[in-house]
Amino acid sequence: METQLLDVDAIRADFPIFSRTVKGKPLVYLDNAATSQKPLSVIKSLEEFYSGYNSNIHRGIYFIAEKATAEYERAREKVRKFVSASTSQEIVFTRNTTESINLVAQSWGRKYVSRGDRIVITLLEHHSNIVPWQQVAEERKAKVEFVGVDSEGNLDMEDFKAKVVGAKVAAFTHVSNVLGSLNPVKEMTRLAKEEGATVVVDGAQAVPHMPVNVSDIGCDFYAFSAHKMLGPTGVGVLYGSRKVLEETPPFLTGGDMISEVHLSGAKWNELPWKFEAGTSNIADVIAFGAAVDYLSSIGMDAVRAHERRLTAYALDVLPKVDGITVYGPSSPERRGGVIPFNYRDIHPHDVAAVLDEMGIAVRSGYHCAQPLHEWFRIPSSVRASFYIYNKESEVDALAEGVRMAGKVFGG
Ligand code: 7TS
Repeated sequence: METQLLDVDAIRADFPIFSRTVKGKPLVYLDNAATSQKPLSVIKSLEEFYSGYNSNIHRGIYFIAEKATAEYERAREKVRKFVSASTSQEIVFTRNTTESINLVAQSWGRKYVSRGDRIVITLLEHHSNIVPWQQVAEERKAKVEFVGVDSEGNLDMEDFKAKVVGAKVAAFTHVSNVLGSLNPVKEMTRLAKEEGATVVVDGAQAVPHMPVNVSDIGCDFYAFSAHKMLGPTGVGVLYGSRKVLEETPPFLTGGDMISEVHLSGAKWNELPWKFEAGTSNIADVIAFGAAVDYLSSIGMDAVRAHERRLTAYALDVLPKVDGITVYGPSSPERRGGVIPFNYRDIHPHDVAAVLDEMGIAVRSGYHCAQPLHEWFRIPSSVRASFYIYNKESEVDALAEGVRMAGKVFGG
């Protein structure tokens, strides 16, 4: 497959944070699965809003309020196009992926999940696609079942096929935030829909890193966060097919989500505003639109190709460090740019602390995926995760840093 090369130096020049040093060293930012850095265009968009047309949306009829409303809705249209939803009514802005999944579990789940129903999720889930389902299951007397993984962390499709039979809900991640495992979500959706299940995909680690077409996947709901894809914190997206969103009761109620309120009761607003109660995170949504523009200008095929190449490089370089154990799928085709590892018997926090001394930012711990770590019988791991501005020399620096941890801790 032909791979386009990203001009990483030009990209880095767009990110002010890379001009700083950490502890006297250039910042090597390898914690992109937690959150991404922000380009100047996103930062500027925030400034433009607050200094140029700050006002509330969907109400004022004066110039700057109309501009704010138009920019907010324009951002929604950009997001719609980016993930190929068929109408912007299917794009709901939330605070983050966690809130998007809670919206589904609390609003859709409470109405449609009944006693004895089965909710099928997987061992690869982030806590935010586990706990909301456990809550609904407890309340509705339903059952949560976990699909297993093989020794590399690839989803066990035979187990999925068996468990999804008769399921009410199938909720699964597109890409694991710990192992990087890339799930065949289109096939999983097809299998689940054949069983009449409602399908919820956690795309927090997919939309920032590869082309995603929600219409083609055919799922009912798809959730992701702006802050992991160059956008600001405080903005999430819930895609829902129009039909399923129409059938879902509101999540939060109050202003903006109603069309009429009387002493006797209220009528809900049209989609998607039915799900956006109260004053929205206007500036951040608009700046998220700038982030989507930035990624679109690079092209998501190129983003994916870059990360696949960097992942292949890391999967070559890191295992050469004596005493390291790298987890996750061995094929870069089957994983995103997320690489967890352990080094000898040195605690992951200690490895991360040595790396920090070298200006290298990684995450250590169980990455909000405790069941997965328990499954692999490891208490925690160090995790490096890549994005468009990372380069091979940073993978080399990481390998060197891990060796340094060995010297510091004499392991
Ligand atoms: N789902 C997945 C797959 C994630 O990776 C994350 C965040 C979430 C949901 C929750 O996203 P949020 O925006 O609502 O917080 N993952 C991580 C991580 O791996 N390290 O920090 C946050």
